[in-house]
Amino acid sequence: PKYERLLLTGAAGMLGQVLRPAMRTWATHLRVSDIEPLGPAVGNEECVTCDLADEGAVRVLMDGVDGVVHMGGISVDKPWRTIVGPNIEGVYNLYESARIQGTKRIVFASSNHAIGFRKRTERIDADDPVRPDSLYGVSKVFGEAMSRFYFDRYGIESVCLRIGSSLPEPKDRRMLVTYLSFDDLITLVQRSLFAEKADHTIVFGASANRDSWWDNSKAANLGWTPKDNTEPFRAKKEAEPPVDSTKPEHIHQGGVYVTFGPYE
Ligand code: NAI
Ligand code: 15L
Repeated sequence: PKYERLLLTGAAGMLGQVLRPAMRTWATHLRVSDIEPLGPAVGNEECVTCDLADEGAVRVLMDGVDGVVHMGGISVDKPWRTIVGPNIEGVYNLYESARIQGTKRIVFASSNHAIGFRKRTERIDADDPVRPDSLYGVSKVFGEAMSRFYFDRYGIESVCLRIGSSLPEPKDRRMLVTYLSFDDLITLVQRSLFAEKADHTIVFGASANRDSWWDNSKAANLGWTPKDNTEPFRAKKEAEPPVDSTKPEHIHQGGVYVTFGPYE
């Protein structure tokens, strides 16, 4: 597909700021959106402040949009009442607007926390059953289900990115496995938008790290090959004090998320 108008949600967030300059070159118009300030429009950008939980506002936000990179929402575990607006209502508002609008493809920022209660001894692919590790993880499973339904029922293509840990550098030993470099994130999003055929694809977003819990063979249609890896960070991380490997947060792929809550 070629895009006339791409939308980037969550453009004020960490990954939105990484993707925004690259995305300017991928479409005639780039609409960037967040609930937080976006700064001035650059080049071919249009800036739209919008609460994803506001159905009418999302309808307007999606006007004329043929492709979406959906990074917006609550990005860590929180009480349910905080998550439900952006991550549940917001995802419905986005997909329903896409249907009305005729949007062709959506790249949805899912998360490894959709499967975070998997043990680190397991190696899984996109067809293995989900095991959310938190209410946040449950909200990402919801987004994956919404995108699956809108493909099966209406033919709107989606690529769900089960992002590992995308940040400037790995913060702990777990992230030696889950780290996704910003450069690899950009190529993953690019392939997700431009691969000939997306249908409904789930892809694990990690760089070419030495160790992996995730098999991306079911996402071969994307033609994505990560280039970076965590070897440059290994010595420093492995020199840190050892962790108690019998604790739930060290047994499971989702790490400390398996320990969050209850909130009420
Ligand atoms: P972030 O928290 O920096 O960015 C999320 C953005 O969404 C923020 O700018 C926030 O203002 C916006 N947002 C929150 N509620 C909103 C609402 N009601 N309406 C409109 N915008 C709203 O998070 P980050 O790290 O940039 O992540 C981007 C996406 O990727 C998130 O969906 C996150 O769940 C997902 N992800 C990120 C990972 C990472 O390692 N950075 C790992 C796995 C998933
Ligand atoms: C996520 O989903 C979060 O957005 C991010 O803040 C990290 O905690 C990441 O997962 C991770 O699992 O390391």
